[in-house]
Amino acid sequence: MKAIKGAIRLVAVAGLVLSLSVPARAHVVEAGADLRVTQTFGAGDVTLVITGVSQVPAPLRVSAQAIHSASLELGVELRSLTHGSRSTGSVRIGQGAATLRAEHAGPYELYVRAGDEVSLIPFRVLVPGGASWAMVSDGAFLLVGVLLVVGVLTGRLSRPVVGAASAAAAVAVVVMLLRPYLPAAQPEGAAPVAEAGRPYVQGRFSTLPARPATGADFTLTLRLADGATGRPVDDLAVHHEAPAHLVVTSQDGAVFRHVHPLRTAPGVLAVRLRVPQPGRYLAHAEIERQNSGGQLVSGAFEVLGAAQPDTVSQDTAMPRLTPAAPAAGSPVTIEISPEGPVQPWLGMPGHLIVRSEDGVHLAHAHGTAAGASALRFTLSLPEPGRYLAWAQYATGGRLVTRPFIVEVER
Ligand SMILES: [Cu+2]
Repeated sequence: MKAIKGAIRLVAVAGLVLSLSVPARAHVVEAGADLRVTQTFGAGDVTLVITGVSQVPAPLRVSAQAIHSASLELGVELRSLTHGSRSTGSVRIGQGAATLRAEHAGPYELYVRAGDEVSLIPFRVLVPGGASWAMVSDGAFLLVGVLLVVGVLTGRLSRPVVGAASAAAAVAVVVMLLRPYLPAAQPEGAAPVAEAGRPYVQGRFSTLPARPATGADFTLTLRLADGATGRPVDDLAVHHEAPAHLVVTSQDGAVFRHVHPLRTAPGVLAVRLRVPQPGRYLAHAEIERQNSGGQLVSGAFEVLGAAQPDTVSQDTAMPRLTPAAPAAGSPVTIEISPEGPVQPWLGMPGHLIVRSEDGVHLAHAHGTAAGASALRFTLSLPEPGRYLAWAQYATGGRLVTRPFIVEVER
């Protein structure tokens, strides 16, 4: 009689635990999620969308999106870095997807070719994995079930059987209760977990040709070396839909380019540019190493030749600043009114880039939509002085850049 009571109690506890245990798969959301990587080819920004897979082998779809309507065909090739397998295809901007094939989880490289420009995008195919502690609790539940069934079938729910089942149920309960505090399952194909915080990057900008001329294409290259080992840095995390955000401005601020350089080799980022005005240019790259914070790498280069009209249009801005006279080190809110509904660009409704006149400071703020017709940015600027600002958003199928000046008084 006692044994039966014990068994009933046990079943009740097991039922309670099962009802409490929500499937905790949120930690591996990366597995099966899409990866969006923006790269600037000569024709403009192209966002490559690599769809996630939930198992391998599986077809891996790659599509291309752009704000601009330029028709561009991209050749793509998926290259496994561990097995050497390759699959190729092609895709047009805004039209369908190339279907490649992922044979296994792990590191890959997506080769993307547009005309004579090539980018090699490293990424990982991840599929959900199981955690060992989940196996322990599953095993414990199985044991409870087996013991109860055996006990009932043999008609002998003896004290040792109930005791063993109780112990197994206790293990399952403990694991379930600790579930939120236990490490998440590592998805299959993930990189080994590295120590948090990697060394600072040493960045070096160069141009080809060494002395670019106005109105002619040149390549701006950024070489990234690990501050400790000097080896190429090839572990950039994709943040705001790109491995690197590069802002190139003429010293006077009249010329502004926000581009997403192509990874041409490990630790090497390059982008093709053309500028209309001679003089000194500043380059600021925002990067983020995996498991580390963001970093800003800056450099400068010289452009020769005669001034020409700019091919990249800028619109006038009428920003509203609150407070109207911002103070150094305290927040200022900047409101811009786009001419129409904004579409997300780089995962955000709007971007604001602010550079101190001397180029020492560069800030990047993200806008929030304030009602249907305003974008709002909040940031604080470190010291008094004159700042050059550019608000950027996408609307009506084009990227709009609105430059303005922010005077910080005290
Ligand atoms: Cu960017």
